Amino acid sequence: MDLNNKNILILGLGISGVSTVKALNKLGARIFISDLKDQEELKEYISQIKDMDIELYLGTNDVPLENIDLIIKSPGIPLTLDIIEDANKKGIEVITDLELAYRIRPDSNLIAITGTNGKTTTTTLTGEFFKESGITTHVAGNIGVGVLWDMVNSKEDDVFVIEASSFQLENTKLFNPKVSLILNITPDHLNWHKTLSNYIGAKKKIFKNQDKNEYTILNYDDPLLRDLKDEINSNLIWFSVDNKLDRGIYIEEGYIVINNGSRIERVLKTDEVKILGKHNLENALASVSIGWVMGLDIGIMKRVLKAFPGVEHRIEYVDEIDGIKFYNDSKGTNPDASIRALEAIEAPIILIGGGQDKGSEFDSFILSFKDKVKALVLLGETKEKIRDTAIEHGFNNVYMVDSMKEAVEKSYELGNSGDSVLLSPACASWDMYKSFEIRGNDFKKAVSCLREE
Ligand code: UMA
Repeated sequence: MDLNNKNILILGLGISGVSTVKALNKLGARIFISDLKDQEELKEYISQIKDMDIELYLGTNDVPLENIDLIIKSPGIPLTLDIIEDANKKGIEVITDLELAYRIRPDSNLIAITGTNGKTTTTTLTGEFFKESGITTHVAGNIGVGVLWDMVNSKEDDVFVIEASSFQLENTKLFNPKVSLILNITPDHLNWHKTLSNYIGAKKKIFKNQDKNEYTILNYDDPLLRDLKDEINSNLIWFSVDNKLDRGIYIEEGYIVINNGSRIERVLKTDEVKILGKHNLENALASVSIGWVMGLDIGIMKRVLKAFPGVEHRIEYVDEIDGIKFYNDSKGTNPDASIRALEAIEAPIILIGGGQDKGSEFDSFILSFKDKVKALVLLGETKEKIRDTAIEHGFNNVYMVDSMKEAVEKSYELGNSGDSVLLSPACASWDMYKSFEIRGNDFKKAVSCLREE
């Protein structure tokens, strides 16, 4: 794709914006940038592109579109923005960096991983499989690394393991990875996508353009994904924690096995996998499925699975104070993710929840408490909504707080030796923090203050 001298508007100067600007600068495009934030708020990002010839529109998304050939939209920016509706009317294409990365290098070894939960762990683990195999590997996308800068600097044989969010997939058109994988789909980001069907539609774009030259990997245990069978035009591979399959990756007699339809090969025992919980077994099977279709060595995958410690902010063990264990699951940004964390952690649990309102309902979240959760400490925009749902379902041991520090102190006060304190908010962080990482770090800081006291 020739972008030389094309006028390209980049909407949003965050992580993906900066990576896109750097790539487009290298490719000789004329760059226009617009962001609602001002110079001071964006200084960290502007400093990374300061020597480039760029037209900046800050504090506004209102930019004249007369000469613009293409718009690259940062993933989080809503489709309802005036300028996007305007561009649609004028026939100016609006895409995300993921789509542009594909168009620039359509033959690259792209592996794209999506799903409501488990994306980051599966992407990281899969990346480790390739790195350990001696292959130059780029782990990018929603995991926190803009894909475009890596793409323009890559070599033909490099592998890209991309965490693809529904926001990034929504504005793709030709995107066609060598391997696509969906881990699971449960309601999330409904404030952005408006309906569950739109959200599912965005996720399905990961395999939409694939054919028999490519692979689609799906989780057999997710009924919604099982129903997609007839929509897949590529080589479909299933993985399953709960079911034995005629062909695919599953668990048999305590081993993760690969069944190619005629021969069953054992990878390793499930209890040798270092990351804990059923959801992580699902992530491990997903990664093995990718490794298998890409022809990786089983011995290497086994070695990585035995050593891989998991990712920060995802059911991360923090500390033990007076016999109370503290876990940081700040990446639990929707009810389903937090339900999975509750399944993995030892009871009794004091749960810290609440955050930005994404339009989620919390009934299934509260119902999953069963006898495991003994107290619920709530903060953030959704605290009243979650409290009301808890009380409706007969769970009354709820405490309202205003800060993470207060949440940690309250949890410690309520705890006894043998209890677990789990931060798993079931909500996004954006009401109180810039990211779930900063929220998780704030939790860890509050725990470390508690230890010092
Ligand atoms: N902005 C506007 N106008 C608007 C809204 C936003 O100009 O109407 C500007 C903001 O002021 C800001 C920029 O757009 O400066 C932010 O763009 P962005 O929200 O797309 O954020 P990036 O920093 O580019 O990060 C994005 C992903 N963020 C979102 O999708 C919200 C990152 O995923 C991703 O790691 C990064 O691209 C690189 O690919 C984060 C995330 O929270 C981890 N993702 C969501 C999730 O996992 O639930 C989807």
